[in-house]
Amino acid sequence: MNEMIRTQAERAEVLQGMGCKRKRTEDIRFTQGRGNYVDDVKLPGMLFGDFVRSSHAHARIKSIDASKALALPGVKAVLTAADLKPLNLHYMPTLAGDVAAVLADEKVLFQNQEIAFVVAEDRYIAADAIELVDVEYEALPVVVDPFQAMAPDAPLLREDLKEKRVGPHGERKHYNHIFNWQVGDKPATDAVFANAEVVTKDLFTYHRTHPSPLETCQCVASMDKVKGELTIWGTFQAPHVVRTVVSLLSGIAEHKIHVIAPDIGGGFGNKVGVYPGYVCSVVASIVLGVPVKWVEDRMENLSTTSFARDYHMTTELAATKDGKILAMRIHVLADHGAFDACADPSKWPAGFMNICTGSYDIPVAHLEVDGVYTNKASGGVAYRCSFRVTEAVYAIERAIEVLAHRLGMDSVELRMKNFIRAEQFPYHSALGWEYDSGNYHFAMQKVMDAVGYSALRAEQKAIQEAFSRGETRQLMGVGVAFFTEIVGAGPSRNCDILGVGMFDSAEIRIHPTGSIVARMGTKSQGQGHETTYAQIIATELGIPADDITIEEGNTDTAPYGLGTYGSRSTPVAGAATAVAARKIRAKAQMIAAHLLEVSEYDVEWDIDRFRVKGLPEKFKTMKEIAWAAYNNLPPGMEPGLEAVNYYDPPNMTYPFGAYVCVMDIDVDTGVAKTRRFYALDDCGTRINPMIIEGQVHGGLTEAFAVSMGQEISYDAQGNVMGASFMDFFLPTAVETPKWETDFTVTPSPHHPIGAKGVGESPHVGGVPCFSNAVNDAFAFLEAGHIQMPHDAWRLWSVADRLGLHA
Ligand code: PCD
Repeated sequence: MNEMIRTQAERAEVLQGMGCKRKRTEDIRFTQGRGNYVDDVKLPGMLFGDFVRSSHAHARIKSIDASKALALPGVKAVLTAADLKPLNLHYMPTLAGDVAAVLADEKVLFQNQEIAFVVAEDRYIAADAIELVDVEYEALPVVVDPFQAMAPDAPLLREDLKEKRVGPHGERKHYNHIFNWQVGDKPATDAVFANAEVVTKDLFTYHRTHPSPLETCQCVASMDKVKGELTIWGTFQAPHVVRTVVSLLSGIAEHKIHVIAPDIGGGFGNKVGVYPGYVCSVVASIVLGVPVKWVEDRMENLSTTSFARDYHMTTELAATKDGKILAMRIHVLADHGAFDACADPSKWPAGFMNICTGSYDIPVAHLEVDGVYTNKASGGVAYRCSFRVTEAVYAIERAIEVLAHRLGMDSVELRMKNFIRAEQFPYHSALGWEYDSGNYHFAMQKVMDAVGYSALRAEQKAIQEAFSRGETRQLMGVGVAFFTEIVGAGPSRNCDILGVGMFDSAEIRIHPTGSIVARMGTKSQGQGHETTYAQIIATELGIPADDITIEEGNTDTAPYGLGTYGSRSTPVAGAATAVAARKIRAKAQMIAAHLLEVSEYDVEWDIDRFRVKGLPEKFKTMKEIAWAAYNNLPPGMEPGLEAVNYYDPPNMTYPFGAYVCVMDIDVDTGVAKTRRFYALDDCGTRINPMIIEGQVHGGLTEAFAVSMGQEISYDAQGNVMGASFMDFFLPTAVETPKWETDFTVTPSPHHPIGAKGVGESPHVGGVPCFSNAVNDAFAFLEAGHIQMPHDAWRLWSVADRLGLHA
């Protein structure tokens, strides 16, 4: 069509830029079985590694005899801590400043801990061989209850740290203590509590769970001894960081290491850390001179790599009789397992738990967190959560409900009374954050109207009365949750990983014909980055998204970035993308002026072109400008059209949302049915509404899983329960409720396109919403706080405890 006669709207539509429900380009290969995952990497001569794992939760290793395994045809090597010690690789540093055993050195500290790495010609031989390795143990007493970890006579877990009185985050109170972290004004908070009219105090336990992506953790390590180069394909959410860590650990120069994260089948935080499987595969490839593949099985994934939560939060609120919250006080006992391998920015031992004042204007607060060691797997990853924000939101949203019940007040009214008001933004919280923007009252009201809140409460009252008269065995719960997330780590002044500031990057290159290749330091695991980054560039540069290829995950080609977790890709790399595009546009403006023979101040941007001000028929499209960048430039200008930006955000972004869940619970079976779930999310400027909806569906489904059944628990001997999908609840379409979604748009004032993250929000808001629904159903029976997960037998037990089965 003639370039001149198309309307602006028509030209904008062709671009498929921001705000458009563009279909996911990556799905073309995913839906046709053409994805390229780590397990698709098959190299000549490749060997397979597998672990001998501890059957004990705590034991001394008296001996390891690998002779029978080594005699099995096809077995090439068996590595133990003794082999790694001379290389100083039997322990590796963790992101939290601790060390973690790569292969158990003299002692095992949790069930299924890695003891030896068997390398064989194929997976089956390796699996047979691990059965032939004889490990002799001397069992030691086990600590599974974090409340027992610091008892005076508790068994000593970390013998390697016995003499260390001071850890990376200060003094240790006990040999099983990791750190004590305090934020806020304790004297001022205590003073308010001492005089408050109403005080609530509850222990809210956020149980241990696991991200359980469908694709487990895996890698292929290939050392080319001739070139002295190491290539690692792996399920890495942060490939650049992996390269830096491998270089620091191995002494191999960083430019001789190639880290490639190909397609990833879900991450959810599980693929942030560095695991023994990666280290052992690299060592084995260096020793044997051939590629070595390691692929976790499901039980290994669930029981050894990266658990989440395990926070025991004693939460107090002080308020007036009419519901004005005056202060908050929380003590958290954090169970970190055998090693402190939490994936948090270095300076934050409990992540962003200090966002726990939530969406409310609470004048003073104090938070104290004690981390302890137990005989459990290590990890503490942000499973669909920005570094402990889901724990924080759970604590405040349960506390609000408890306080409302105590005051005999509706919990929405209590929220409305205490919300941070729109005019208070940017808002400084008592625990040190600056919330960028929000409009909480409006969002909450929109949801109340949409679900017909007062009618729901009236119905609930009628059901409660019928229940009391014995006319029904169903209880009805109305769960409300309002959350504020904190995503986009982060300003490098307070966020780093192993000393590398948490910026992110984008590099955009326009080819002569006007098509684009762009690369980012982040790494999609299913979020749809190939689709959405292209939409940002399309809008900023006026080139159709279909003409833009997005690449991530190859450290040789992509600029350095800190990766994808904590919903940081949009807030950080998304900003870098917009800024890099704007650099290109500034150069394009000069080229356009040159082509149009006017001053650069006389041209203006118009969707996909620069036009002469006042003369819209005189213009040059971006495609024409791209061509000129390679052959007809203003005198003295360097050819080409490309730019790179490393973006260090001035602040985090604070998405928020209001959720309501309507649930029916059968007291005789304990079965809970979600009748309705309504989720309103505000993530600022929306890049792709369809992808956002998908993110919300996924996050809510995981919230449903975690709150209603998913759990990694341990018996008294430290045997891990729930290490397979027989016991670990992973909802399918059959169990999953239907989601209703909604939104408001409150742009971030400091982000170049006003966008905030969204990937984790639904999980963060969803868990308290489900739990509040369950608790709300039982509240009129004075049940007290009911701990998660809310599976049928536990809900049946609550009914039983309340005497409802008599
Ligand atoms: N968006 C839009 N707009 C806005 C925002 C956003 O559109 N405003 C979109 C984007 O573009 C993308 C998505 O959405 O695509 C997301 O984003 P974000 O929020 O930024 O985020 P990212 O960073 O990208 O991502 C991350 C997240 C996380 S964190 C998680 S867990 C999860 C989520 O993401 N994971 C996952 N989601 C998902 N999905 C899938 N499919 N898969 C996965 O794996 Mo962590 O920390 O790691 O725990």
